[in-house]
Amino acid sequence: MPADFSGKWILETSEKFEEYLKALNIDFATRKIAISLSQTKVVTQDGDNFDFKTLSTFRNYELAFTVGVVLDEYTKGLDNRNIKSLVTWDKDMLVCTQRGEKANRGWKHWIEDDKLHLELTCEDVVCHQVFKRKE
Ligand code: VL7
Repeated sequence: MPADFSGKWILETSEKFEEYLKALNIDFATRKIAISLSQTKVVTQDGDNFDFKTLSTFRNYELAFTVGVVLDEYTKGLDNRNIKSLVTWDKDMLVCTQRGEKANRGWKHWIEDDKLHLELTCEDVVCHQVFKRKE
């Protein structure tokens, strides 16, 4: 059985999120709003087909992808860049590489003790977020 990411998850802890935003050249004012937000991830999973919604009172972001298929992603409302994203499995971990202007960019998702973990990487910055299940 592959890992099951589906469900509604609420941000519980966030490390180096502002540093990550800085690496993406997000301006000061937007960073201050972004780091204060409660984020919710709504994930639906059907085999290798995923839909990730990142929701907040400020902005929302949605990404639908199939594992193993390169996708043109536009990070609308985030840093507004065009990237080529590819998500693959590494054991039970989802690993996304985001090729574009920013070096060493990507994210990883995994589940540990019924918590959803997310590592966001840009250049030399690694942000670690942990989400707990909502209801
Ligand atoms: C990760 C990080 C923030 C600019 C607004 C902040 C609004 C709520 O890539 C992401 O998720 C992946 C993995 O789960 C799936 O798409 C989004 C959160 C945003 C970049 C850049 C700050 C402006 C935060 C949308």
